[in-house]
Amino acid sequence: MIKVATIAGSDASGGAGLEADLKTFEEYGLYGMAAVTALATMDPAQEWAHRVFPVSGEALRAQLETVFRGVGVAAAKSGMLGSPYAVELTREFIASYRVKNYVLDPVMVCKGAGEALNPELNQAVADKLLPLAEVVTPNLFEASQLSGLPEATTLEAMKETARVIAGKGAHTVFVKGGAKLAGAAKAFDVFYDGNDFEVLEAELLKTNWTHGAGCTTSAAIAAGLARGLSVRAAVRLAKRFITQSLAAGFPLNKWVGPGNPASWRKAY
Ligand code: PXL
Repeated sequence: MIKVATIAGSDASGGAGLEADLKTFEEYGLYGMAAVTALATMDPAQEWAHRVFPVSGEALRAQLETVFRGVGVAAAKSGMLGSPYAVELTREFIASYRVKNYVLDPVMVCKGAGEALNPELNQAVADKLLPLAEVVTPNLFEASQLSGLPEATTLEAMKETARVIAGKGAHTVFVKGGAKLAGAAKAFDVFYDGNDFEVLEAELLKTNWTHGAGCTTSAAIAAGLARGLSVRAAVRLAKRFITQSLAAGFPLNKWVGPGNPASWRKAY
């Protein structure tokens, strides 16, 4: 059995965070593990306002020991970290266990939660984790934060942010969210391997049920790497996986709806 781990927050509503990651790993036929960094909750009495409760450094370290020392992984991803010590512990374990297939999802904001959770934390992610990442998977907002460039409004600008982020140490960069560009006819994303750009595209889905899309995408890339795919192949397959998942999205309530990673099976 191939093992893969996520270092991420729990989304109590089940659509994003480590819940999305574990569902995705399952679809790839892998054994998934999780080190929980924080608990994210959404308040139905407050228009689904998010709260984040970080897990203690002691508890996170103990989980990382379980996963990396106690078992070992073919690949890992990180998502919401939620505290400076979670960034540092992630760096320590990814570096000391020489996890080559490390996917950094630089989660800075949850959909609907508004602004960047914490600019200093984002800087720590850039400084400590980008250089370890085989792939970093920012959306347009996160790519702007990591690159220091304005948020991209064109494909060319997405490429430029990818180039700048690669210059900060990530091996490869996958800038997502081109579906949001004005007048976009397709759901574009940009992959940059340090030399060449590839624009990936899929049909543009008209849906509000996209909760957890970023988590699912980075988990799918980690899963592809764990299965031995090249980064480029893992990214291409992840793009198909998330498109399929979003095509099967559904509402949880009046505020939010996730994709459905299980739609990949097409068995029902
Ligand atoms: O989608 C970003 C995200 C990541 N991780 C956790 C979340 C969310 C958004 O709600 O709750 C745990």
